[in-house]
Amino acid sequence: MNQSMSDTIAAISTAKGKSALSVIRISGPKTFELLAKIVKSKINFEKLQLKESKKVFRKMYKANFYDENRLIDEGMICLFKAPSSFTGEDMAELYCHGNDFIVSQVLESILRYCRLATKGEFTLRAFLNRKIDLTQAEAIANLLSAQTKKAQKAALLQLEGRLKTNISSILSDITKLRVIFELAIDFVEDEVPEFDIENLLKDIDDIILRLQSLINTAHDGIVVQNGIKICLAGAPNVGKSSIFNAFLQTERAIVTPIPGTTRDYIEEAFALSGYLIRLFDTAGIRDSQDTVEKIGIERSLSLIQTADIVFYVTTNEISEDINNEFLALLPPSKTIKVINKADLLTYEQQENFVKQAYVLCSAVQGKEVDGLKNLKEKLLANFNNIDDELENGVITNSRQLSCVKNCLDSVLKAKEGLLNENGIDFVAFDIQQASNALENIIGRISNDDILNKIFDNFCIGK
Ligand SMILES: Nc1nc2c(ncn2[C@@H]2O[C@H](COP(=O)(O)OP(=O)(O)OP(=O)(O)O)[C@@H](O)[C@H]2O)c(=O)[nH]1
Ligand SMILES: [Mg+2]
Repeated sequence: MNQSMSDTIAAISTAKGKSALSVIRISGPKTFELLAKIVKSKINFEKLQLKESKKVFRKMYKANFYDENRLIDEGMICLFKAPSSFTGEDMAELYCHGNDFIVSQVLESILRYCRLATKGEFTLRAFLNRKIDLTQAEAIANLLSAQTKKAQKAALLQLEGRLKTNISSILSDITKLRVIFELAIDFVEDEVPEFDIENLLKDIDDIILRLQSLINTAHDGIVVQNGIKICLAGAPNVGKSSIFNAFLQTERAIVTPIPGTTRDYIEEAFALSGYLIRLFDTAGIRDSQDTVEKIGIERSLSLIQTADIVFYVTTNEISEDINNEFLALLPPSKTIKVINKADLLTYEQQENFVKQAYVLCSAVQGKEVDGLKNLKEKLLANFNNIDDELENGVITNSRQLSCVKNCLDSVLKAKEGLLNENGIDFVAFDIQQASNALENIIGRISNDDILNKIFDNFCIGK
């Protein structure tokens, strides 16, 4: 952000290495003037500056790229006229042969007349020129890193502006209140207009509900983006590592009949029904004097705290008392009770466990039977509503979440102030704070620190 935003910038936008094509992007006021110096094509770039012929824009042209008078490559070019471009400025994309040696020469030749873009600078300019808001800029970063269909869908819907629309609509209701209270401040004390308190409270409650439901969906939105962190926990030898391997369909973790086989935790990621799952196998928890095992158990306990979901794994051999002791340690809202080695149980025993809300599981049953079927279904049932939530626009990162929470805090304060007749100035101040918090999400108010943080996650050329 130290560099000037009025400079013309250029960068290679495709990955390094041998490929069919590489793309160089240029953006800024001197784009066409610069192209006149390094490109030979049927387009007359010099004339473009004067005569803004629409005909040449957003079309592909054959072009030869030169450094001074030396031909470097033969490729194609596409031009965009401000404001109808990604950045909102004059822009060009140059398509070269995908050879780093050649592309870097074309870039070098361009950089005689402009500077190299910083990380994410094209997207930052799109934001500063109001082509996209901050949630859409974040969606582009999410799309670039999406590994699963759900993450891709969430990013595309956010890019389309679902979250922005959701936020803007709450913001417009807050603005209506803001106008009422701020106008009232301008009146002299004995002339303050009568408020319809009941109606105002109703409007405030409605905003509170909408903010709360946005906060409630945040967990799902963040999970879709970062993956669902699942921790396998339980006593030694119940088959945690076997379940871990069965999910991955490979013998990744060591499995033996000796209790205490797993010492340190292991993490592996895989996709399940379009979700990214980050599965952790942990050391079985028991009273142990072994120094190494003790450290492993401490790690298991701390992973349980940070997991989105805990699979509490047990078997018929473990007593009810021990199960209850374990379950008392685990957060009930995120714990799924799993009875493993179901293949060794009678039908009656299975029924009995199902009645106690255990999910039947067998890590050793083959693919045909799929011993994990029930467990997968139970897990995915937690995310049944995600598709609808994504359509409505959900929060997908902690920055957005903290802004919505700040907004809710201020609206709650305003409501309290109104009920306690604290004075219009105070209520107006809280409503203004609430409005600021939401404006932060979409970037109507932003500071350099936040922008640096967001755009630093991009690569150069994006
Ligand atoms: N019959 C049957 N045996 C199983 C099943 N799952 C695991 N086992 C056996 O149970 C034993 C212990 O399995 P592990 O996966 O190592 O158990 P663990 O919970 O990871 O044990 P620790 O790492 O010691 O905490 C092994 O001999 C497995 O083959 C199952 O579903 N059915
Ligand atoms: Mg193990």
